[in-house]
Amino acid sequence: MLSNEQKQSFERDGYIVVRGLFGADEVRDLREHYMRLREAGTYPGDMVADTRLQGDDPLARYPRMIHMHRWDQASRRWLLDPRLNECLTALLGLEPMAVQTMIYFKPPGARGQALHQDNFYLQAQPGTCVAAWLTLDDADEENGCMQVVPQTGKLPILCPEESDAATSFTNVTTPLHPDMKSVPVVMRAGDVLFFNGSLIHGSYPNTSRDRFRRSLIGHYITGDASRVTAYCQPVLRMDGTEIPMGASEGGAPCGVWTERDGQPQIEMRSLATAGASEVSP
Ligand SMILES: O=C(O)CCC(=O)C(=O)O
Repeated sequence: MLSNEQKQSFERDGYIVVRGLFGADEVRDLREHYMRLREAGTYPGDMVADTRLQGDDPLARYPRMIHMHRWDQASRRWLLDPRLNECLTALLGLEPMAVQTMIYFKPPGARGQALHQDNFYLQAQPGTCVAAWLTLDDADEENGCMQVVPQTGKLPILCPEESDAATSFTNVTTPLHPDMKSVPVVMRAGDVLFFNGSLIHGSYPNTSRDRFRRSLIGHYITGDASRVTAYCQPVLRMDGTEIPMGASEGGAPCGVWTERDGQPQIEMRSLATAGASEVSP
């Protein structure tokens, strides 16, 4: 299903977009399904925002849901979908293990999520985590599409800093070296962005007047991982059976930007020395 060029591009850039992996009818059904679930009530792990913003927040009505596959069959089926498995296995060389689902509704006016690296949270070790990010709406800069920093997929996990509460609903961000910048990933509904757990990525606010930017996300860990955060357990094989997994302990050293001979370098420090504080998933 994936060409050699796509595999090389994932290896080099840390991400690729697979166009039209899910059909228009499937995407419509998923959109309607999650809107119905959202309207129907609240669920464990719903996340509105950090507490720094005062006043109205569109996310109060449309908080992000997490781990829906633990109680919703449609989410579990999607997480284990053979098309995702085939792409992930081709990209990683080994069948992945499934650990997390999330849906972002991102209604008009909603803040985005500051730049970050997923394996800071999932702590898959050894190896890393990988995301399959399916857009359920056409996504562009106006409605807050994904932003990625190409070729950051091989960086170590960097120490997070406080984010800008006006533009991000999460409270930490991964600092970029001044030479780096994020690029928008413009996608059509049904496209899937695959990216690894070191890639720096996030999104800016939805500035459109009336367009949602919904996305359904599966998180996986690479087949050689033997530990992952306890929050993401149980871990599933792609046939749905559970696989025992150690719990990673967290608090691992993280990197800070320095320079040597005018070249960017990363120095590893303990989280406490780096001054990183409160962290939300
Ligand atoms: O959908 C977004 O706006 C951000 C999602 C994201 O950064 C993630 O899934 O890690």
